[in-house]
Amino acid sequence: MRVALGGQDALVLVDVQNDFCPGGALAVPEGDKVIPQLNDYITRFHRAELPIAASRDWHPEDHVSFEAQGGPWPPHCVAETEGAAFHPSLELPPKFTEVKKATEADAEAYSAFDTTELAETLRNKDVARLFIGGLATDYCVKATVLDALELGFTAFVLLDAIKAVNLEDGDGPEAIAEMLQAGAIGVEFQDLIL
Ligand code: VGL
Ligand code: ZN
Repeated sequence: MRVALGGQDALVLVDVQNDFCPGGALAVPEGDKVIPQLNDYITRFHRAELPIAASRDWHPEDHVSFEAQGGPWPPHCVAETEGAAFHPSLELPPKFTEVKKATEADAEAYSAFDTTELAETLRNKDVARLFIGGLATDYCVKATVLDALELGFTAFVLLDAIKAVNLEDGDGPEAIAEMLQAGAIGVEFQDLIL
């Protein structure tokens, strides 16, 4: 499907952090493969002077989602650590909206909108349509896309710039189906017209 970018569009980069890439504490298989694609999207949105937002998973050391607290995950994206840093190959623009999530020890937050200012910030910029990619398809990307729709944004999911954890076989494709079923629109870079 062809999509012409316009003035109410924004790019949302979900959790492109060291710990979710190969070598990281919670590596998503081929997680780093989203980066060259996302860099193309960043260039396109930046050139069109459209807003770009980037979320980071940003946990305290004793976060409820970590195994030691009974959660499902090994420790990852601990605030201020190298693992929580944006992947160095991600070419972030000089100015972007940054949000940190799941910063409270006792609450999980997969969505970039959960307990952040993201929705308000985007609405203040008159944004209506979001182009969402990053990591991981079956957790934070899915939660962010579903929340975006719930909040009244049009949500495009960047099918060539997401990768899944796939704890269970098929989690990735199922998450994509769920997003599309909820009203998200699947796009790839070559679909963008500008
Ligand atoms: C994520 C698992 C745990 C994600 C965050 O960004 O998809 N997954 N925390
Ligand atoms: Zn996390």
